[in-house]
Amino acid sequence: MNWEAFLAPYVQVVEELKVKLKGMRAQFEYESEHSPIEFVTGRVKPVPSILEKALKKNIPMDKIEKEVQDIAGVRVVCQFVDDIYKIVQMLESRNDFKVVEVKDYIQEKKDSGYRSYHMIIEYPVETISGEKKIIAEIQIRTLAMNFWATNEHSLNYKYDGQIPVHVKARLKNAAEAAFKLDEEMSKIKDEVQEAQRVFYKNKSKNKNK
Ligand code: 0O2
Repeated sequence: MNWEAFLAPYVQVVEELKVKLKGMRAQFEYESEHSPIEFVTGRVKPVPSILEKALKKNIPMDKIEKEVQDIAGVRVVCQFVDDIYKIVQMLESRNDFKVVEVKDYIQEKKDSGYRSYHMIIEYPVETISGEKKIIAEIQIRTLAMNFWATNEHSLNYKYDGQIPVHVKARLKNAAEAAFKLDEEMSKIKDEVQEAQRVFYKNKSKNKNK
């Protein structure tokens, strides 16, 4: 398998999606509106992780392209839970890619305590031999969900997927605390957003001076 050639369109998809999502964020800022997007990251899954996932899920090499759906992955991090659904709506109405599946791990959290909204998309990318449709995953989550998931991911790595029971229990508590934080912040969302609108307005006024 020539991995470099195989992954090239995935690299392009991640870069294009990052530009587009960051563009949305900038547009909200120009219009002095609260941006539902706090930040955007993206990565192409490293080859050993692709192979590990394929092995774990019994996916043969010729089905990797179709069945390992997060080879191209971008993450949109928001301030509030409502922002997640606003982004979902905006992404669903776009014409430059097709949403093929959604997984709402916010309404139905995973056993680990993981919460996030996943969107599997089919993204047409132009290659030198024509258009190629690439499957990519967009994860949309709040800052609090991201904090939890990043820490849990590190612990999974440290313990090679076998997090000790007492640490797992703490993580579950932490996941609930993070969710509570999101709920509490949602209650003062209007005040926070108003403050941010004033901040952006002043920032752009000073820039134009
Ligand atoms: P990485 O290192 O982020 O690439 P599954 O069979 O449930 O593991 P599936 O069916 O491919 O995964 O899809 P799913 O559930 O949408 O999960 C894909 C990605 O979501 C994971 O990729 C993680 O990024 C994230 N994720 C899902 N569950 C958890 C969780 O319990 N904790 C954390 N921290 N992240 C999670 P990878 O390949 O696992 O990891």
